[in-house]
Amino acid sequence: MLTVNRPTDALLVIDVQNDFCPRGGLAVADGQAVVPVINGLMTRFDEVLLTQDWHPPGHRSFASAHPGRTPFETVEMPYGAQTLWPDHCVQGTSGADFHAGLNTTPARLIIRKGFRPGIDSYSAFFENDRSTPTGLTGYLRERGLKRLFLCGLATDFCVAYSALDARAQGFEVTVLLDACRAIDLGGSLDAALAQMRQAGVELVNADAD
Ligand code: VGL
Ligand code: ZN
Repeated sequence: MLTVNRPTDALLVIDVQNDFCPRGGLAVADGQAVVPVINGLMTRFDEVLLTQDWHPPGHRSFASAHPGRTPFETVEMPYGAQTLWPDHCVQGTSGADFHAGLNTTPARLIIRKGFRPGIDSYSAFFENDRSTPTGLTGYLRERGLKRLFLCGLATDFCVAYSALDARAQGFEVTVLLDACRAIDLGGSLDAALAQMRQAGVELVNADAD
């Protein structure tokens, strides 16, 4: 069992949305499997935070916005390399809704990201230009939160970027691997796990600890 210190620990649930679940626009294999695990975890925390990928139609991270390009190719954006994705999590669509089974009632904050038409945002802290903040650091600091437990979708993109940024911002970070699922694009999962370990992110299974 995880040891949780309710006053200073937060559960950060990343992008558990229909488009990242089977039959969604950017389906993550077995993505829906995280829902019951996360619902169970929520009862252990006072501070539950959710993120929601929230793109306008025609977002520049969509392959459909780049004539002649196909999903999962890489392009150069003004801020650097960007993977192109199938259309997903368009604001106000059912694909952008949280999975219907996810218990959103305990959430104290829902942070939306990726809403600027020209910048993607994997991390819950900084957009992909690595400099535009979402405001999450300020929220966590003002509330005296020191340690983050991360879960959700996808392990190798939004979860990993959020975990790495959280470390860089000075938080203790644990990723609950059995409450995450990965996209795994060309070895991206192994690379993300190695990067997180190197940065001092603790990687554990919620049900084993
Ligand atoms: C994500 C790719 C594009 C994620 C979001 O939630 O991991 N990945 N948008
Ligand atoms: Zn996205």
